[in-house]
Amino acid sequence: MTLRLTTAGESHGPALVAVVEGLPAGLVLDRAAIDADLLRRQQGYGRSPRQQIEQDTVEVLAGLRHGRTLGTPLALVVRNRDHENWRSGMSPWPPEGEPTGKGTKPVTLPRPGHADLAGVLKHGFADVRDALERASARHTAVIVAAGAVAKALLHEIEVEVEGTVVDEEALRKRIDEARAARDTVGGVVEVRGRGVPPGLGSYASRATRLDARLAAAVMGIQAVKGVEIGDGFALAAKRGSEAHDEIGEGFRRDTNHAGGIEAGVSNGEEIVVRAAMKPLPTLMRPLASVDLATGEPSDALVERSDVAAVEALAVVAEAAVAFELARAAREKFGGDAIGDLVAAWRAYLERIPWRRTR
Ligand code: EPS
Repeated sequence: MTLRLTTAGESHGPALVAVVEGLPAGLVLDRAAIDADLLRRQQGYGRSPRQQIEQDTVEVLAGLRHGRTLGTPLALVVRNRDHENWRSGMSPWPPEGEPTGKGTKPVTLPRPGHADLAGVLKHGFADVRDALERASARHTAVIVAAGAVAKALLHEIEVEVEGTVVDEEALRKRIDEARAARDTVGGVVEVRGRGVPPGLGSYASRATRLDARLAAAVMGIQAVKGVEIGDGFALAAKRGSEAHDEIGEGFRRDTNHAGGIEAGVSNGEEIVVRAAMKPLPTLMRPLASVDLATGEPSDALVERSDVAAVEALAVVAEAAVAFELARAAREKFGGDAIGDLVAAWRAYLERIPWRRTR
């Protein structure tokens, strides 16, 4: 049994949707905890005025009764309040009457760094909006909702996941400077998974390696261009004698260069994943582009955007890592009811000589 996450939704469409399959029955979900994570994602420094329009909250359409999972697909919805302003422009059906409001004029000026150009070429669109709406990082709201559900499962086996910005103070200064220059910036975030027992994931194949799965989940977040586990790229410059974490008495390690994963399997140390986010591609002082309608050189599209979304990425990456850890835990400990999963986890901890240290 595994966990599966499917999402749908456009940035200015009616709503974002996530379906989580494979949850055991009887897991207690706390609506306030999910909404609190949605709020955290919206609060980062440098976000666009869009965040004053949205007040993300989760709605559950299926899979939950009286706050407990039913062991059936869990359907989560986060509505886009801004859709009100895009009713014609993003209407799922052909709009009735004269289209009014935002999104009614075709966008033909692809932004370097966004999905715009590849999206229209790939799908044969005439309007860049047909590509950019789904590519938008607005999508990350439902990743966070699904991640909050995963964190509820992980809590049952005493695993906590936390995402933070690396060097937040310096980032805020860079954001202020970029805003003044009408530019954008990226940054680095770090996610730590604490209490993860050894043995999640497997060295047997790419599909089961925990590091490969975490990397794919985090790289799959909009604007992420690099992911590393533990000391990652810095390991390439080290000698073997200084790169590996010696095994001490009681099978403890004093160092964690491996970031809690060796050969694709958790080793009982803290899981450490870092992600690099590129500067956002919607620029108030646009880069050069070519008009898709005329083939003439032109400036790229300018529209409301964030200066940075790095603090939001810390929350989203936390959710993505939590989902992958919950998935790996679900695979290892099984269980149709949450109590079965917890019992299997307890039995496993009795079998192995591992005690949580941090
Ligand atoms: C985004 C552009 C902005 C961001 C959006 C992601 O949206 P808009 O064009 O409506 O101002 O605010 O992020 C969110 C709405 C969100 O909730 O994170 C983009 O192009 O990726």
